[in-house]
Amino acid sequence: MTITITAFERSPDGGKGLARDTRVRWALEEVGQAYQVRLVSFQALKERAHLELHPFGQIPTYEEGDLALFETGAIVFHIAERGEGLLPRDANARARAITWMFAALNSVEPSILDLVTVKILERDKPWSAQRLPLVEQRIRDRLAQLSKRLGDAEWLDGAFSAGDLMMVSVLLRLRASGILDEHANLAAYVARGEARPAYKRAFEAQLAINAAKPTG
Ligand SMILES: N[C@@H](CCC(=O)N[C@@H](CS)C(=O)NCC(=O)O)C(=O)O
Repeated sequence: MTITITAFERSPDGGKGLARDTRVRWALEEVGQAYQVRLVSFQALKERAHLELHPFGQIPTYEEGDLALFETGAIVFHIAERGEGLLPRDANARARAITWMFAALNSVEPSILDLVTVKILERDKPWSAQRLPLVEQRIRDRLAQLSKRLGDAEWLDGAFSAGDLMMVSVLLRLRASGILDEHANLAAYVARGEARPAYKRAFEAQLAINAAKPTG
């Protein structure tokens, strides 16, 4: 059955791979599943046809026959469950990999998104300069915990899993801030994720869409 995902017609990051279709593409590439992409403009995101697929008017979405999904956590989990290689067969190891997916989305990503909010969306607010160090400290505290848990391991829990895919995707957004490099093991962990052939294919595919387009 054909799988169709949605992505920005023109990603605000100009192809750095930070838009969330990249993590869905990566999961599909890891399991060797072909897919199509429907590009959506910012205006179309908020129109009825797209809102029927995604109640919050965002990308990515995932369609497969009469199944339509939104939220990258749910989409990557679905891909991982149907395919091979992203979730261990052993029931306990599988549950732990799923735990890391939730941890990436619920315990690590929120403060990283706050950083983007305070630096970009709220930068002209009078309290923005005061808020920034608080947000950065929250990220540093969480990264210190994550770094300690990862230690010298290659991946978070044994073999590479959907939990690593999600954690690397979330941490990638931090690279420009320099905060990621404060923990050599986390920086190397993210680099290992990016070095995976499946990630490279996903990255190149989104870049091919965005690189050719002038911004503004
Ligand atoms: N929690 C959602 C977040 C989706 C999201 O924020 N998508 C962004 C692109 S990465 C978007 O569509 N932004 C446009 C908007 O919100 O209007 C997920 O993980 O899928």
